[in-house]
Amino acid sequence: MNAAVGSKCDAIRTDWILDEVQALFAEPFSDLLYRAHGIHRLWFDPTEVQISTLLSIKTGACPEDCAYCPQSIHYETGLEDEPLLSVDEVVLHARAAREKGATRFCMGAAYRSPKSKQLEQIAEMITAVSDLGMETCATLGMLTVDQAKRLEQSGLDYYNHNLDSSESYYRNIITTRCYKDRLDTLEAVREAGLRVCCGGIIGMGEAVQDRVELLHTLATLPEHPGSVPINQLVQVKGTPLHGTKPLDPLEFVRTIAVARTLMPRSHVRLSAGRTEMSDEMQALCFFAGANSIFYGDKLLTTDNPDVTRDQNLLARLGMRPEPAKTASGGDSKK
Ligand code: SAM
Ligand code: DTB
Ligand code: SF4
Repeated sequence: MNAAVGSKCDAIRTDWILDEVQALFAEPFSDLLYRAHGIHRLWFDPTEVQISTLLSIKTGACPEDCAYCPQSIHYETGLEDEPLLSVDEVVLHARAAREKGATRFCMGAAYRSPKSKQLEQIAEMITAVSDLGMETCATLGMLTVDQAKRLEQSGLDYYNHNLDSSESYYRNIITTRCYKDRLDTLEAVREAGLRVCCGGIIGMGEAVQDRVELLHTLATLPEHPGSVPINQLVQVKGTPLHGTKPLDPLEFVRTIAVARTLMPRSHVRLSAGRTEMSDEMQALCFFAGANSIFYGDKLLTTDNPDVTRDQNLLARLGMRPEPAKTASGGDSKK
């Protein structure tokens, strides 16, 4: 593949072939980063970073067996379960996140899929957070089209549902639902007119070819996800993936650069795992095309860098929060 960045007139491609993605992963590091950074500059201001804050609105006791997850009922991780929070509790957290500079608030629940009563309570939360002037995102497990439509009506902007891994590696990670279930939920979310937030986890012991296949699947969905979270595995004691050989940090940066190259207009989020990353590694990820982070001292149940460390890092890099999108701006809903 040649190193040209192209222009904004070039079509956004959803017809990538596996060989092209493989070739990107095999490029010399500098060639790959040079092109990814050029593409990034074509579509985004490289000094801006989109800021989301996460809140676990229902914690633990999840029936699924995702091998990375501290919230699965199948593993002893010492996590304390918590029932669904009240609307008032969620609004308090959202207000605090807004005051610290977050523009998007992402509500996560440890469900396989939500039941109707739970969905109604969550719809109320979404309306209340949206009324604060924040973008809203939810991640609640599998959804039907009707459930996705209900969330859209309540004011939801984004739905997060990750593919997590390549289709072939998936069976090593989760047995309680299949890859097709994930793709079906993404289709339901698109059909309801919600924006898609979809990515995966790197560092679960997968091969380079699995990362190739994961990014290929993401970049050949009918539309690129508006947000693409690239998580580095957070190793939690008690989960089957605890003790996995840590990934070479440069391989993680490479994955960000390939995601940016394949999906030029998407926000690529440097997601879980930043606590274990050096400032220098994060700076390289931003250079490679990452332009979104989770901000706040906690992800869902595990630690995230504290706000002061992030503020310092962004200041040292001359970066600032991306302004909140208006209804007519950015990657708006269809
Ligand atoms: N239960 C819902 C689901 O699985 O779709 C929503 C919440 S779940 C925690 C959301 C995502 O968080 C997962 O799909 C996975 O990508 C990510 N995640 C969970 N535990 C993680 C870990 N230990 N390290 C990195 N990412 C993790
Ligand atoms: C995503 O891709 N990463 C976030 C969010 N979407 C929901 C979750 C990361 C969770 C890390 C482990 C934890 O804190 O429980
Ligand atoms: Fe449950 Fe989601 Fe964790 Fe899987 S990732 S165990 S579905 S909370």
